[in-house]
Amino acid sequence: MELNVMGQSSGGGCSSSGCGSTDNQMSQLPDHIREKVHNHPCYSEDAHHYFARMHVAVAPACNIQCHYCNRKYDCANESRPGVVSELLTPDQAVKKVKAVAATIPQMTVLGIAGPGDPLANPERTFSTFRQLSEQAPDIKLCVSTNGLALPDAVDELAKHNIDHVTITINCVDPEIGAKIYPWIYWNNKRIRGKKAAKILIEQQQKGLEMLIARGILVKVNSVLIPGVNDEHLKEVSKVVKSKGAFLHNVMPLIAEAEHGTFYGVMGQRSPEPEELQDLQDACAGDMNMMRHCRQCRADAVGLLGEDRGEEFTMDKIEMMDIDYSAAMEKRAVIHAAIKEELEEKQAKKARLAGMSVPSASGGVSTKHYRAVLMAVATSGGGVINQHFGHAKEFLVYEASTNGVRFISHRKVDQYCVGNDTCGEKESALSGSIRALKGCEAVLCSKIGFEPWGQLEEAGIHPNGEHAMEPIEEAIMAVYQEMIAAGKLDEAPATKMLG
Ligand code: CLF
Ligand code: SF4
Repeated sequence: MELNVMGQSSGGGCSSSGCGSTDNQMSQLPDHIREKVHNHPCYSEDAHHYFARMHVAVAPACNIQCHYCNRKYDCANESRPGVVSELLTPDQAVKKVKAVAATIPQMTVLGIAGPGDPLANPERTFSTFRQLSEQAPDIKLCVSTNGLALPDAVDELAKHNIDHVTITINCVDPEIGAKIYPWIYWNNKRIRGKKAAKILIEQQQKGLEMLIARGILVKVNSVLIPGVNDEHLKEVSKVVKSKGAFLHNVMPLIAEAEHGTFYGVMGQRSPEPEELQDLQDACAGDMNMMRHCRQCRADAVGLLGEDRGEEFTMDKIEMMDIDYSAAMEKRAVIHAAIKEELEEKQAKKARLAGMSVPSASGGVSTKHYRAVLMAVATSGGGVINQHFGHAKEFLVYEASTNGVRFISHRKVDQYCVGNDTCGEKESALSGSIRALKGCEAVLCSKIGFEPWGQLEEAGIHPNGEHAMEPIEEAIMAVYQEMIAAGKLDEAPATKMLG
């Protein structure tokens, strides 16, 4: 069995916060693993500020039914509901990938994640991978699956140098599985209930073990379904960690009646952000958690959280003249520069983790203070570089005497694009204030007078003083200012978060 890198590193450093492969963990990883994750935006939280991914929608069919999925919509394993704009043939997909890679050199990973299950469409999926591994060898290949057909596909995945596989595992107990999956299609038959769930679980576990045995990094995605598998996911985390999975990504169920899914129509609720965070924290004791997932569409393009798909429709791509050899040279130079910047930032973060908070008398404090949540507006690069009113999402971090850790992202409507006369601005601002619930400060490059006042009234302190500074450093600086100003109560160590 391959070295369980997460198990190895979970005892110390940033891993105690359980927030994905971050700076300290990265430095503890063996070189060959670090090489695999350093520029993968999903497998490394740090990398997601710099590197982009893209998905090609080549896989329409699925071999199971999940209660949170409607076939008209993207696969909920890896994407938020929303129709795929264009279903592509493998040849079209290859063209599109090369066009995107030449235009967005930061795009390092190509994933196939739907709109159905990639391994239920093996010819289309593997034809795409085969062509790309030959024609664009500088792009990492990634796939996401429900796992039913995985054991039969492992050899083929290994053959194409696919180093990253995501399996969506929502349960390891068929009783619970029967409440999530009404049926599977197996050996040319539709099988229902507990029997179906048992087969699916066995295939997922077998596939996981086979991938680990071949040294392929496995991320496990789980959809948190309140009242169905919420408590059970801690067990799932334990099981997949014990088998050597690299990362666990617990994602919130998206269930809206208008999506026409079983859960949506039946009124199954989605989890609150606090429930998600509590479960992620509970699982983090056993396993490293991904917290920066954006539940992307099956045809997403760009940094996580942004979607540039509109720039790369097939009609536009047909007009492009791509010299991929030249593009690869340019990409290599840019990747090397980003790598250097990222390593510098990680070294700084590591120093920051050892930073002490000041005491009232100016010396070093041995006291513990309560943790504080702060939101950040960023458009990438790991720095505070976005105007409050331009943000479509805020990243939420927790500062404590243990350091700074990433918690989650919160989506908002852009305040600055709203129409004043229709009250859109006002409603976007109140939406942002609601989304930032629990945060005590919001750090951005600039902010207008109007939102400033309303945020302050809501107890969220706006701060534009750290524009262009690295996120973690700026947050620690604000936290230290809060302590120095006597704004934080001392907390018993046992009550500390983080
Ligand atoms: Fe795509 Fe998934 Fe590969 Fe990433 S996404 S196939 S591992 S390249 Fe990433 Fe998107 Fe979350 Fe998926 S943010 S939904 S975890
Ligand atoms: Fe839908 Fe994906 Fe589940 Fe298939 S595996 S039913 S496409 S969510």
